[in-house]
Amino acid sequence: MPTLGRALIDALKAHGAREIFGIPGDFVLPFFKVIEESGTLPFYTLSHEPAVGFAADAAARFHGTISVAVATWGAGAFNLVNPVAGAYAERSPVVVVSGAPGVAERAAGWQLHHMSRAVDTQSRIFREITCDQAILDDPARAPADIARVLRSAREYSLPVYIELPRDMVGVPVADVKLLPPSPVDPAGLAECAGEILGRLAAAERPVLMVDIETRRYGVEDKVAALARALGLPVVTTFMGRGLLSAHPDVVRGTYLGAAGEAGITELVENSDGLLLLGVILSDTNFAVSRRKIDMRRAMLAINREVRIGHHAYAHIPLDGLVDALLARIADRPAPAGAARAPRPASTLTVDDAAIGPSDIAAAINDLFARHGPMPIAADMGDCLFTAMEIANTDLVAPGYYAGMGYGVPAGLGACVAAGGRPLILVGDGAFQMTGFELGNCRRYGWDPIVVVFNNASWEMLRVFQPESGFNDLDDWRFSELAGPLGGEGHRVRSRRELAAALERAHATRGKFQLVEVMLRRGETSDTLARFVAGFKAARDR
Ligand code: TPW
Ligand code: MG
Repeated sequence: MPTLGRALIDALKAHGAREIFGIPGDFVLPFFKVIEESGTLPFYTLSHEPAVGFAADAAARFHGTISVAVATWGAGAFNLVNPVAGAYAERSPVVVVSGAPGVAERAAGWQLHHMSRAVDTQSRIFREITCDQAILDDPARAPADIARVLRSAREYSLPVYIELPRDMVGVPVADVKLLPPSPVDPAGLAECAGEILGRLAAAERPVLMVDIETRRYGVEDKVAALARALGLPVVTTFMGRGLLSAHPDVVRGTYLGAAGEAGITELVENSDGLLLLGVILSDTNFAVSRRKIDMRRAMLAINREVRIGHHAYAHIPLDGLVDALLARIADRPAPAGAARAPRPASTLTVDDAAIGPSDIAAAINDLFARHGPMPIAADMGDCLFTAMEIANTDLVAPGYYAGMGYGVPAGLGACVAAGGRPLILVGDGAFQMTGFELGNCRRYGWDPIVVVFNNASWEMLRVFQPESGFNDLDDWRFSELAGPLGGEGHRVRSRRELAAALERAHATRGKFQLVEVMLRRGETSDTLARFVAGFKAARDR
């Protein structure tokens, strides 16, 4: 019989986890010892638990599987609340494993260190932001609890919570048996697929919109095949930017309503048969145009449910739905003329002029054209809107939850999980929050390229409220911090310097490369300017 600690690690691996991120503390030291000594999964320690959560979230997004964030009880795990809340919002299956006081300690009657209000305060908080939970305080029940919780994480693509009392780690338990997939009613699935195909066939202007669940359920290639077979134009949402990047022939662009390209906006808003696969109906995805899309004509698959018009089909997982749609059209010839060459990306004018945010997108497009695309981790701020001007490539970003501080730690998760050297896009305000995590690169041999948009400003907030002085930040000269943190920094002010610094960063391997781009306060990317105008207009309507 394995110990509970061993059984948990083996089960994590068996359910798809490929790595563990964490920060130890006394309540979780015994489990960390098992993680290290078992050697079952690579594990990485970072500096502050929010980064642990963001890195695990990004790794889960890039792999399309679960990832693991381990922390100590209370002071450690409470630091994971915000990243896990964001992972819940954006449907990323992060498995939180928190150490905890031993079962015997809980009964001793002391106030325990790291305890906020009561022994169950932490688990009650995580109940709110995870889709399933287990407290492994009973060796007889623990294997079944672990199997149930990990299946939930996979099937819902949502975070889960596992609390491991420290005196249970070495207790022998039965093996964790993988549960079969939750049952799906084949008749319901068939009726649903039939109705969707019928509505698409009847529509004059059908459109397929994809969002993050298509990545979470690993169906991007199949969705591309579906679009080709049906001759459907495909757009991504704002949150779904980067999806289907391997299929430039089917992706027309990203829907940003009033803030986006007119052609894409018209395509979506004039559609009489809009199929939304895995789409979050959020304000960031739709508010800029909420009035214009007729959701009664849309078909929405999200959260294992399909809504069409005024009715809904329950228990329809997205992967099953896509398979059912493909099976029904297998013998149809593909209509001609559906595929399109992707729109050419912007290119940089290399001169001594000052840099604007959109120039950064152009310079990165040039870099990608010369050397091939890189996976991107972006933070919240103008850097994310600028990313919309970069050619479609794998991207993780908090496009819906919109929490700052995600970019750098997510980029570290990408170093582990993206399968290529990542590019991190981050504003100076967000870099102030989590930029120091770059100091962990040297230990693990990570060498991301980090582009800091330094406008000495919370610029995105200034766009909403230009009269406020509190949006002015100091100039922290981030490039000078890079050396002591184990990287190399370059500070650039002109477009010529920007192009050269990116090229040099790309050519230098083995150390993280920080390109600090100096921008003027009050200047934003073209996309952000349009987005905020549209957002304000929607709010005031
Ligand atoms: C955790 C609110 C949204 S955008 C922004 C703030 C403070 C300013 C971002 O400044 P930065 O980028 O990074 O310099 P830029 O391009 O705008 O200059 N706290 C959290 N998340 C959010 N979203 C906020 C506050 C916010
Ligand atoms: Mg800024």
